[in-house]
Amino acid sequence: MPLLTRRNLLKASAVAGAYGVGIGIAGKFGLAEAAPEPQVLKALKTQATLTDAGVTKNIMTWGNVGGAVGMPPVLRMTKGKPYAARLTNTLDEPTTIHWHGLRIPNKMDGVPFMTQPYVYTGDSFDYAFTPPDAGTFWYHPHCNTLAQMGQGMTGVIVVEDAADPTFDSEVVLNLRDWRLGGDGQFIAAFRPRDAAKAGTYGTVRTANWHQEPQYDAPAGGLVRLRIAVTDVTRIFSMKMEGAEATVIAIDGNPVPKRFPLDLLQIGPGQRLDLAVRMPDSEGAIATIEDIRGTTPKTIARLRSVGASLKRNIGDLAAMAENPVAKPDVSSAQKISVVLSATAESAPVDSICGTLGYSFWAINKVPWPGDTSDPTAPLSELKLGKSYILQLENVTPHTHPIHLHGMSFTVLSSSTREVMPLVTDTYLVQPDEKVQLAFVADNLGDWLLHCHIIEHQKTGMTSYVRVV
Ligand SMILES: [Cu+2]
Repeated sequence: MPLLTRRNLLKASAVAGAYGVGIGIAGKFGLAEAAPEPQVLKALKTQATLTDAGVTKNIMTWGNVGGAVGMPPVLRMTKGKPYAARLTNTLDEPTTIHWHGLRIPNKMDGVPFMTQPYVYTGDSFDYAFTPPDAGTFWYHPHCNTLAQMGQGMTGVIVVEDAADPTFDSEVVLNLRDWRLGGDGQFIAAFRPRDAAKAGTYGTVRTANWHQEPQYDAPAGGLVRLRIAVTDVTRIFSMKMEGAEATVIAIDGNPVPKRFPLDLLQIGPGQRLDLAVRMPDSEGAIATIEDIRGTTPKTIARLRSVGASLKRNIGDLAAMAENPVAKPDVSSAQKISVVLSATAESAPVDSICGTLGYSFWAINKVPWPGDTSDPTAPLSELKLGKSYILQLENVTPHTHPIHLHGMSFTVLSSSTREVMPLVTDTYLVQPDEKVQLAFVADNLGDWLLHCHIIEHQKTGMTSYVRVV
């Protein structure tokens, strides 16, 4: 691909119509098996009732053609089976889709100007890939993200594996806030003084676009609770009241050893899979709560129904590991990644909508940089080699750092005991140094960024190049 430069970006924006037309580049992947009919994801504006104040206008989402329009559909895929989606854009601005956590070819990654052109109003783009891993993932635009995600465009992906253990029920929770005023309409997406700190919080919390929803589940049964934090800012501290909850997977990957849920921090971009053993008595309620902050907040409730199935959490079979290559730690090259604030505060250019500020940096470079053109990759990696990202957070804030295209293994932390989790997003605490190892086994340019979108959009973004 051409070098990503600010000058080129501007030029590309001006002329992108020349190559931003029509259907994209599907068909190059998944040749082994016939590509399935694409699932149509129509990017559109709609309205929805999120609060008692009435209908909220200017919500953005994806609708299935002919289907009801509301929360982005939960996309169901199967590990190792080709999947296809046709994005058609009826918004009045460009968009794309990024498939967070899916290790798929670079051209399908959905980052404008880095992996694909803008998908302009009226245009379509065909995404086609084969998800290699089972688990809970999610999708969102990578364009004007604070507005598009903030106004609704965050959806959950479930990749199933035929060998998954059997549950009595499954509940998927898409957790996100909305920045709404008292009249139920959108207010300013962010406040600069908050963007320079933890980020600007929403005013209305929802799970599946409802406040404190309740779902029925078989009494005494085992529920697979798939939670995706798709909010642009909020970090949760998860707790279950009224039922036994066991952590079975984090960020799509089974945990090396299951453990009871107790105040687990999950940040923007992350996912948590729980096995919940429902109470035996009909009508009993289990509540998933957020304990972070001053008063516990109810996220959602599960209600026991029917006669108890009397299941035991120990009955649950293990889940298969995902086929993520194991890094060779002894030969791995180390890459230093320092997360810091930046002194710069002048407006900078940014892909898909600048916020007009620069507050954050990776290795002292605020994206896309007031440094010399062209913007260089953080590091150039050799295909098949092992690397260790040595992440150091010198800010007083927590940052969920996400790598596109490849999953890493958490090796060690300077501040706490860590499990060797395989993941795509690590929540780096203030003053923490952490080592994340991975095999550079996916060709192309891959973003590395904070998933607090205000941080991402005001500098905390970089990329690695695998050649
Ligand atoms: Cu951040």
